[in-house]
Amino acid sequence: RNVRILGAPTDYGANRRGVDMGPSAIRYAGLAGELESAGVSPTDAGDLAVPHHATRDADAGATNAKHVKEVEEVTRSLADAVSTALAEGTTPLALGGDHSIAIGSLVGSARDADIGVIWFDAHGDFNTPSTSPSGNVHGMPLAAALGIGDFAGVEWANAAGLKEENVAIVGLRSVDDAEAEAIRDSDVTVYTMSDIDERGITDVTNDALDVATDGTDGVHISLDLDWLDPREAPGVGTPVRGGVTYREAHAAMELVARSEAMRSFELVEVNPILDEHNETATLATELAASAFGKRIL
Ligand code: DIR
Ligand code: MN
Ligand code: MN
Ligand code: MN
Repeated sequence: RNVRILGAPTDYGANRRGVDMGPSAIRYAGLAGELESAGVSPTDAGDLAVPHHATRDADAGATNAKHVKEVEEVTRSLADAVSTALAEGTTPLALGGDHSIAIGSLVGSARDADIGVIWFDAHGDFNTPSTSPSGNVHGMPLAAALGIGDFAGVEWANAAGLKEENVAIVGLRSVDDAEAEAIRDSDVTVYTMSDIDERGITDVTNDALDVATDGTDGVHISLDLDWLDPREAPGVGTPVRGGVTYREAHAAMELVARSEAMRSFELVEVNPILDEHNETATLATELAASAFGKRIL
């Protein structure tokens, strides 16, 4: 398959700077070569234009969705780039940037199709401006795309062809109180770290794939690097102990590849300034290769 790399160098949804350097760090770590070793042909479309901090109002806290204007701008351009990539027969691979970019990936991927999503993340990303303790939009993208709470009817943020029934969150271990309530009230399926402990990553991932493929045209894979244990992925803004191992992460990505259901993909939350020797970006490239079908033999 042909893969189109779309850099989204933004940190407007995050609580700290540096994640805007994620696309550079992931490219520098050898993404294109890893994808070629998986047998796919990557084309790099470069980076989307992201409004520069120096040109923006420093007053980000006016609402409880910080920098929401900038997030909207990035969302609109990424959504267009993702849907164009799909229309031209390529698989979009978005590079964050913080996880707010997922709103754009989902809106774009679900513009002309019914999709499912697997959300590999320590967090639920199911907050809304009313429930969020932080006001950071990277804790809200799933709620935004699904039109939960304050996001109901917000045209730029809602993903047309995505239903709660086709959403699976895998690896959850950090969730805010009101966010947990919103998840329970929804029809999304959640696999916590305890589920992975009890049932193993293979069973859990296959179940998540069943949820995401049921009645859909394809699956968006959203991979927040804080899904992994911070020992494997230290270069992330909000590390949480007790994440999946290197091997579990590869096993899950290999099952994604085997399903042949992936329609669009994203790697988010790589923050090279919190990292050592760019190891989190390197890991991201290796996991992408597994998701696109790299085999040992
Ligand atoms: C927290 C952290 N639940 C928030 N979320 C993160 O700010 O809403 N999401 N780190 O990736
Ligand atoms: Mn996330
Ligand atoms: Mn996370
Ligand atoms: Mn995040």
